[in-house]
Amino acid sequence: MLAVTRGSFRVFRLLLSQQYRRRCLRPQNFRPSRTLQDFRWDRSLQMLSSRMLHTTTAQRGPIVQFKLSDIGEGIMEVTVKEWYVKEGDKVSQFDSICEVQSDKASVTITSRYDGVIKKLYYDVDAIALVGKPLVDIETESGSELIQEEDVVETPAMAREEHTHQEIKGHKTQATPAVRRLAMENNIKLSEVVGTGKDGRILKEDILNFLAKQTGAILPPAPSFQEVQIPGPAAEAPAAKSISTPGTFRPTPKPPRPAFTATDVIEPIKGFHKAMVKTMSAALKIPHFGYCDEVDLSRLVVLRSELQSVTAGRGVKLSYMPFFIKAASLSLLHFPVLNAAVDEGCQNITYKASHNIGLAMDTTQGLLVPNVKNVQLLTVFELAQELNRLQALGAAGQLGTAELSGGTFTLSNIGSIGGTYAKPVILPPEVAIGALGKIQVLPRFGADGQVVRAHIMKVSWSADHRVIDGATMCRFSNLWREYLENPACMVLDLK
Ligand code: CO6
Repeated sequence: MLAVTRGSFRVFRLLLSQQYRRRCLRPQNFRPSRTLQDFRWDRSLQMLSSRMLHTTTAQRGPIVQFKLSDIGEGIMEVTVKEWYVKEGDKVSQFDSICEVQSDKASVTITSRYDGVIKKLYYDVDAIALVGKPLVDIETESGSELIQEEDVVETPAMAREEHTHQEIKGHKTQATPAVRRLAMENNIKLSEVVGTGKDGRILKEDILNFLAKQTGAILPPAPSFQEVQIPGPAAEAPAAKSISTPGTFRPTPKPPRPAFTATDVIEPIKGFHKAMVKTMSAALKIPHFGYCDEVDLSRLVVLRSELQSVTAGRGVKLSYMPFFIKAASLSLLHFPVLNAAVDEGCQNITYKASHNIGLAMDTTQGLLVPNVKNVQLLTVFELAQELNRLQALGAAGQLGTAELSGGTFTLSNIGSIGGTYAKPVILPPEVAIGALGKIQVLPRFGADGQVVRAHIMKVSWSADHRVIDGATMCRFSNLWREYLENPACMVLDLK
C-alpha cells in the first residue's frame, strides 16, 4: 500500500517539492514570530555538512539528520509515542516518520525527503531531547535536496506548518495530495477532523472545512462520511417527550482487574505531565468553595422542545450550551470572575473574551478545550461548537487552538454520574464550577405542595485572593436564575 502510494506520487512529489519550496519562500509564508503556544520543532532535515553533522556517501546522496529543536515554553523533552518507520525502510516526502508527545500536544513528524531510514535514535516511550537528532535518512542520489543550513530559525519552521509537522492532540494522517490541498488553502490539518479510516484526513474533509469557513455549499459527496456525533442529530428526528435526565454517557466497561506480583513503576508523561504542572501551580491558589442547587425543571422542558429543532439542523443540543451561556451572561455582571492573575498575584487582567472551558473526557484523558467568545454566540452556535469540540475530542484531535486561552471553566461531572465535586482552578483563571447530575427529587412548589423537580447541584471554587464569597454567591444566584427561568435568557441574548 505504501509502496503503491510512493510510486504513484513520485512525479507528483517532485513537482510538489519544487512548488512547495517556491511557496515556502514567499514572504507571506514567513511569520515574524511564533507564539508561545506554538510547538516549534526542527522538522527540517538538516544537511550534514562538515560543519554540522557527519559523513555523506557519494553514490546515494547525503545522509541527513532530523533534529528536535526548541519547541518553546521551556519544553526540553518529548516522549516518542510511535515510530511509523524502521531502519532500512524507504520513505518518501510526506511519509509519517514518528509521533512525539510533549506535555501539551502530540505531533506527527513527516519526512521531507525521499530516502532510506538509516538510524532511529530512540525506542518507543523513550524521552527525546530538544536539539538532539531523531532519525538519519540517506537521501536518494537523484532527489533534490534543499540546501538549507541553520534552518532552525523561526521562518524556516513557520513555513512548514502545514506539511511536515502537525500540532494537535493526535497524529495527522493524510496523503500528500491532501496535505498539499490543505497547504494551498492555508488550512492547518490539526484543525480538520478526519473522517477516513483511523481518522485519516480525506480530500472531502478539507473541502468541507473550507466550505464551512467560506460559507460555500458543497454538493453531497457520497463517499464522505461525517464523524458520527451520537444523539438526536444521528437519531430519528422524532421529538422526544421530556427527556429523563440521568441518561448519562454509557459507562465504559471497566477493564478486567489485574493482579500483579510486583509493583509497577511508570514515568508520568505527555498530557499527564501537563496535569502535574497545572495542578501543582493550582495548589498555590487559596481556593474557597461555594455550593448551591438549581431547579432545572423549566430548562428540561425547553431543551426537549428545542432538541428536535436543532436536530433538524444537524446539531445535538445538550444542557451544556445553556449552562455555558448562562455563565457568560452572568460574567458580564461579574467580570472579576472572568479574569486572570499573574504569578505573584500582582496584577489582575479582566478578560474581554469569555472563553469558557469545559472539562472533557476524551480518548486522551481529561482535557479542557474552551469555547471562544461565548459572549458573542447564541445557544445554537454554542451547541454547534460543542459538537465540534466533542467530535475532535473523540477523534483525539483537540489541538492547541482549542486547548489554550480559556478564561473560566465548567466541569460537568454530572454527565458521568457525579453529584458534588471540589473543582480545582486552572491557573491563571480565578474560578471554576462543577455541575452535578440532574436528579428528579421532591421539592416544595410555590403553593406548598410537593412537586417533582429536576435538581442539579453546583460546586464553585474561586481564588480567595481576588474574589470574595459574596461575589461568588451573587454570580451563582444570577446564573441559577437564568437557568431556572430560561425564558429570561432570551431577553439578554445579543
Ligand atoms: N445531568 C444529567 N444528564 C446530563 C448531564 C447532567 N449533569 N450532563 C449531560 N447529561 C446528558 C446530556 O443531556 C445527554 O443526554 P441526551 O441529550 O438526552 O442524550 C447525555 O447526558 C450525554 O451528554 P454528553 O456528555 O454527550 O454532552 P454534554 O454536552 O452534556 O457534555 C461534556 C459534554 C464534554 C462535558 C461531556 O461529554 C464530558 O466529557 N463529561 C465529562 C467531564 C468530566 O470528565 N468532568 C470531570 C472533570 S474532573 O471536575 C473534576 C473536580 C473534578 C471532580
